[in-house]
Amino acid sequence: MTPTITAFERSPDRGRGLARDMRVRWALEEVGQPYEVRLLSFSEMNEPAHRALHPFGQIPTYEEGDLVLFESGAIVFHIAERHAGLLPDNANARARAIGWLFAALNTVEPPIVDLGGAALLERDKTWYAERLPILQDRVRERLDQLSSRLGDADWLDDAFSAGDLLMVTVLRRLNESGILEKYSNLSAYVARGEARPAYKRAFDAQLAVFTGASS
Ligand code: GTB
Repeated sequence: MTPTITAFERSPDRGRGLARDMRVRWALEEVGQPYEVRLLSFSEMNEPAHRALHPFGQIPTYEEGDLVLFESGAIVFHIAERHAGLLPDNANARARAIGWLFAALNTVEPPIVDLGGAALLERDKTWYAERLPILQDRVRERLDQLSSRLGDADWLDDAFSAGDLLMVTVLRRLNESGILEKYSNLSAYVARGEARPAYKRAFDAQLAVFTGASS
């Protein structure tokens, strides 16, 4: 059964792959599962039909037969569990990869989202200049730790996994902050993710929504 996901009709990032449908598209491309996309306007996201699928009125959602999922991490995890290619077969390696999946969403993404949110919504506040370095330091602390764990490895735990997929999408949110460039191994790690053919197909598909190009 072909799953259907939801995505922004007009993504504020103009198709730079920062909205969270990107990680779901990428996971589906990695496992070779075709999918359909239902594009939503901001007003449609708050209508009852979408709220029935997503309690918080956000994207992405995932529909597959009777199954409806929200939360990009849960969706990527579901895809990884149902298909080969995103989680190792070995039980311990699989548990560690799932650990990285949670680390990306629970430990690394929050300070990055806080920093991005402040730059977007708090720039005109009197306390912004004072708060900014605090938020940047919180991000750097996590990047220092992640960078030293990654070292010169290609991926976080041996083979590429759903944990790497989510970590790369999380780190990409720093693209315009200038922070990631100071970490050469993390920059190379993100570039390795972006170089994967499945990533490129997913990126092109979400960009085509913005440019109107047919994919
Ligand atoms: N925890 C949820 C998940 O992982 O699925 C968070 C989902 C979420 O934040 N969705 C956002 C949304 O629907 C889109 S991705 N927002 C509308 C709303 O909450 O009303 C966040 C996002 C949006 C835009 C950019 N951008 O343009 O750069 C980046 C990230």
